[in-house]
Amino acid sequence: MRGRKKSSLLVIILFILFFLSVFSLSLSYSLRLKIDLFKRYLQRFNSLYITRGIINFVIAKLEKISQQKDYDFLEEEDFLKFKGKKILNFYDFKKEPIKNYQIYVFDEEARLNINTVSLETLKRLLKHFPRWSSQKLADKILGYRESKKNKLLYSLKELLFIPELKKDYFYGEDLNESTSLEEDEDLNQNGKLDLGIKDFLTIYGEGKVNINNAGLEVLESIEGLSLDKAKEIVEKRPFKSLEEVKEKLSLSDEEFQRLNPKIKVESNYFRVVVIFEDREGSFRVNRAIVKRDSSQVIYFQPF
Ligand SMILES: [Ca+2]
Ligand SMILES: [Ca+2]
Repeated sequence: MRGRKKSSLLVIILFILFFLSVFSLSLSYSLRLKIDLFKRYLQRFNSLYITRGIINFVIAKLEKISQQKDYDFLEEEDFLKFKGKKILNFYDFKKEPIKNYQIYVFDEEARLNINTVSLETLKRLLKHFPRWSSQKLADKILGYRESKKNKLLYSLKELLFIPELKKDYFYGEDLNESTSLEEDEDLNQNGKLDLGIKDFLTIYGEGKVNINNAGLEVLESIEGLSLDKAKEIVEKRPFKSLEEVKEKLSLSDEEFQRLNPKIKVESNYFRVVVIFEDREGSFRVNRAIVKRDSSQVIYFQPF
C-alpha cells in the first residue's frame, strides 16, 4: 500500500514538474515574442521620426528653391544626390547605423489630374498601356468620376473599384509603390521598372501640368501638343515662364491660347518617397505629399 502511495506521489510530482517546465517554456517564448514585437515597434517608430525629419528637410529645400526661381525643374543636384546616400547619420535603438536611406522627390503636378482630365487626354495617355482598349477604359474611368456625388476622387486607388481596371494595370511592376525597382519586381525581365497608370495620374493640384517635369507620355497626352512638340519640350526645357514656352516652341497666338489653360512651369505639390532597408533586409517605403505654399504635409503613408 505504502509503495503504491509513493509511486502515485512520484507521478504527481513528475506531472507537476512537467507542467511547470511547459509553462516556463511557453512563458519564455511569449516573452521573446513580446520583446521581438517591441523591437519592431521601436524600429518603426524610429523610422517614422527619421522620415518626418527628411520630409521637413525636403520642404525647406523646396521653399528655398521657390525663393530663388519662379519655375520648378527638378534636377539631380537638387534632390537625387541623396539617392543611396545617408544625408545624416541615422542610428537605430541598438546604436547600429541604419542602412541605406534613399530619398526621392517627384513633382506631383507633372501628372494628369484625374479630377479634371478630359476624355480625349485620358484616352491618349491610356494608349501607352495597350492591354485593354484605351477608349473603353477611359470611358469607364470618367464614368466612375461622373457617378460620384461631387465628381471628385479622394484617392487614386478608388480607380481599383472599376472591375475592368486590374491591379497590375494600376501598379505596373511597382507593387510596393516605391517608384523604384526592387528585387523580384522586374516581372518582364527588361531591366527596368514598368510603370502603371498610378504613376501618370494625380488627385492634387488644379489640373495644369508642369511641363518642366512631365514625362513624354503625359506631355503628348495634352490636347494641343503633338508628339513632335512634346519631344521639343523635353529638349528645350526648363522653361522659366509660359511666355518662354510660346517663344521657344514658336507657337502661334492661337496655339498658345489653346495650350495655356493646361500647362504651367511651377508646382505646388510634391511627392516624397523615403525607402530604407529594415533589420530583416526587406525594403520599407514611407510616402508623403507636401504642399509647398503652406509648408504642409497633406498626406502621409508610413509602411
Ligand atoms: Ca518598387
Ligand atoms: Ca520591367
